[in-house]
Amino acid sequence: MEGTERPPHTYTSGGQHWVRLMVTDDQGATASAIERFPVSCPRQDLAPWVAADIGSPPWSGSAWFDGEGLQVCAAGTGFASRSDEGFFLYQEVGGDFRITARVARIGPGSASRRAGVMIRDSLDPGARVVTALAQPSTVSDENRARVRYRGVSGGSMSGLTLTPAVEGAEIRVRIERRGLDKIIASASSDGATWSSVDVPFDPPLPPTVFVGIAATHGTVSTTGSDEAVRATLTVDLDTSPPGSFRRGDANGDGKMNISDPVFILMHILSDGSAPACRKTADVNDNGEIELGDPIFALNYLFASGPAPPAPLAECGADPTDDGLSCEGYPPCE
Ligand SMILES: [Ca+2]
Ligand SMILES: [Ca+2]
Ligand SMILES: [Ca+2]
Repeated sequence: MEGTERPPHTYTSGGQHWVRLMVTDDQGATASAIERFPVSCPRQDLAPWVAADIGSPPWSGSAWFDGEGLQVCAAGTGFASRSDEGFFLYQEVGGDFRITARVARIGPGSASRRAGVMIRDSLDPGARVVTALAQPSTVSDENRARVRYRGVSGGSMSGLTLTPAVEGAEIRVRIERRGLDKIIASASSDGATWSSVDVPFDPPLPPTVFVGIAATHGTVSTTGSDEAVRATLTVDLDTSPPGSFRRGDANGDGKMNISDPVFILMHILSDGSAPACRKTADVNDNGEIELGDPIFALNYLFASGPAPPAPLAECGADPTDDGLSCEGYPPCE
């Protein structure tokens, strides 16, 4: 090799690449060196989304949009032990939310590659966390959804079972919060039928959490080249999920006052019009509209009685399932 010649070597993908350089002089003597080169993927400013590495992956993750959707590129050993390592594209969200990702592709990478949605109470590697991730199936070339959570900071991850199991070429994964102490993880292979599981945090996560897209390469080899794991997704973050309302505002004018128990009494006693969102009138959240509701409201408004159960001050979904419909509540839409 001539002394000034520096031939370029081009890698078409991000990842970790090992390069061996061997030099032979004109006397036949040789010397060689091996170096590791971490190569990053493209990145874009995706504000209000923020890109972060969790832990210390061997190369930095990134995200960008192209014609197919959101592209993420990641390293990291994963989100399955006491300490996380991978890429996180997040927003901080207070109150209720629903984040859904459709994972169209994850590849290449180790069998432990993952992509999907994640919420966590901090960016620390051992934070309390929920993941709903797509991973390669062990029995087919499709993907399978898995839900895990770490209930205690620095503790181990626990798996939660989705019944029935969700497998498919494309996987939809979702995490939602309804009220401060209700978190639900779900997955679907077609967007129509969902398998869901409650995530049993005790104590609940704080009101504001980090919500976003997570991806990890899985095990990274220490000698061979490793291409970054690449995932193609579409993502939808809804911070006022369908069915959001404020309890007690039965006439739907955006505030709770004397006119609301009157409205409920008219509905119960004299066939007055029903609230568009019937859950607003279930002031005591016992699953039905009855005399106890206007009494509860009057007691709260005028006699220092207990506050109605959430959602009260902030728009949110009903944390307790019941048969009451909520066909629309304009102040939260
Ligand atoms: Ca009202
Ligand atoms: Ca009631
Ligand atoms: Ca309820």
